[in-house]
Amino acid sequence: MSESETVLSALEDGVLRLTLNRPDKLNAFNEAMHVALRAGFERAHSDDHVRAVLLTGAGRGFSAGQDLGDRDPRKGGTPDLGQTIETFYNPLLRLIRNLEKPVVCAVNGVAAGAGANIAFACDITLAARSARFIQAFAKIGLVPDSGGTWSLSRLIGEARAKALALTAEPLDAETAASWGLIWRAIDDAALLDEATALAARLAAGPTKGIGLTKRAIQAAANNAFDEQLDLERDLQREAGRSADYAEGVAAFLEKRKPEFKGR
Ligand code: LHQ
Repeated sequence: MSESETVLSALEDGVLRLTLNRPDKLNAFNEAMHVALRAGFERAHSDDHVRAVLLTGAGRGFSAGQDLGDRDPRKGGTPDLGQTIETFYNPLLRLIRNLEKPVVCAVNGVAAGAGANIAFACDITLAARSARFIQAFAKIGLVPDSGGTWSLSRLIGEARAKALALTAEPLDAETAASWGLIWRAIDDAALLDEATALAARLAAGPTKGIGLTKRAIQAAANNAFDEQLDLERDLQREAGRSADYAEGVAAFLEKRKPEFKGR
């Protein structure tokens, strides 16, 4: 499989669909898949035709995290996993979080290790009812990465975060949704259609304002209330100058459907 085939990429209706495509390995990350996925998110940053991203996986898994065959300590020397994180995972996670466009994730099956934590870093995560989330790190003596310690403790609190991370027990999609780790659990057969429709709806929306909203909500984690009020003022000023705001108000007053351009 060539590097580019490890992630399938398709742009339709403003939605860039990125499909992890190593189904025989439950879409575990090797270097080629990292490079291809990063290229997809870099395109999302730079291409104005992309107004939303949909991330999913081919086959029966979403992603089993790092391809352990690629980081096998038996293959000579002590591996520097920090280097792997620095080179591949952290830039990917920063690309997802810093992208001022919505990222929808459709978890089509098991999401383990970094695979789970990448799903939790996306903006709206849906999962097939049969999907499971596993902090598999504990089974091999590692620490949750890909922002997992950050997102788990913020999304579900320290007690649940620690129990998941220390035991590596699988969490089903319904429970993940009821805990607030993901947005919704969806019937397996409907997942891709629902996720695609959601991403298309967002892509047709006022994506400039959506991007600023993403920035504001993420900043809230580190801001005091007063700082957040100031940030909201600044971002509202920027949003108020957008063509989409003018269009939104005009459409409302003229009782018609708005046509947002993401500007
Ligand atoms: C795999 C993998 C896999 C290779 C399934 N690698 N082949 C960052 C930086 C550097 C290093 C380390 O890690 C990290 C971050 C991380 O992500 S650490 C966590 C790595 N992931 C795991 O430990 C999960 C390992 N996989 C599993 O525990 C199971 O495969 C799960 C629970 C995900 C699914 O179980 P099953 O549904 O029973 O499927 P399976 O185990 O039979 O897997 C199917 C195939 O996929 C199988 O290959 P085969 O040739 O035998 O059919 C697996 O070997 C392969 N596979 N995960 N991570």
